[in-house]
Amino acid sequence: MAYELPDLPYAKDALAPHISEETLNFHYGKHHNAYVVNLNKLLDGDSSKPLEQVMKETAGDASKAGIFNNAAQIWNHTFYWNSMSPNGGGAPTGAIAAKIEEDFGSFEKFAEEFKTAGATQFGSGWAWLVLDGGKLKVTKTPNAECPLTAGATPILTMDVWEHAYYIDFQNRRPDYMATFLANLINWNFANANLANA
Ligand code: MN3
Repeated sequence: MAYELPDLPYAKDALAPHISEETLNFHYGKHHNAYVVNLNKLLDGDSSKPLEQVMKETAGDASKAGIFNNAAQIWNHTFYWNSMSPNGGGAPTGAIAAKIEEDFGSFEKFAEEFKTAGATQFGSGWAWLVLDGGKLKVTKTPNAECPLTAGATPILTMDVWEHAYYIDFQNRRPDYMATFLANLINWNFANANLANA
């Protein structure tokens, strides 16, 4: 059994007008799919290990960079699709709201830190909200890297590779990040991840 491209949690046009169907056609249909195809080639179709295990076993090993990059990009993108919702955006609710208040001081401070992480990730990468040592933190990773392999628990992520926003926002990464926070961020997913941490 080979690894499979997971279904999107919504229709490809469900995030429009914020993120277009055309972006999803490329980002999910081409980029995310290519990571699945590449990983299956590199592992000869052996999907016996969960992706998380493959990532942890190959992280930091230069001789396994191809396997790590493709496995992590499959995992990161699946997590990213779930980090957005057609009915998302705005201030958090539930347990994550109280925890953000406690660990960042306010939602506004969290949002500022999250946008700064995305803006200062030079080149391709990811901005994350993670639980690390019992505290919520904002972090960023380059390329395919994922906080999971450093022992932190991902709560939400935002893809800041250009392919995530170029069709809809061209070079305006800050506008994409503002839209992600105002209209798309999925606090239900964050609450579920916090509850399972
Ligand atoms: Mn991407």
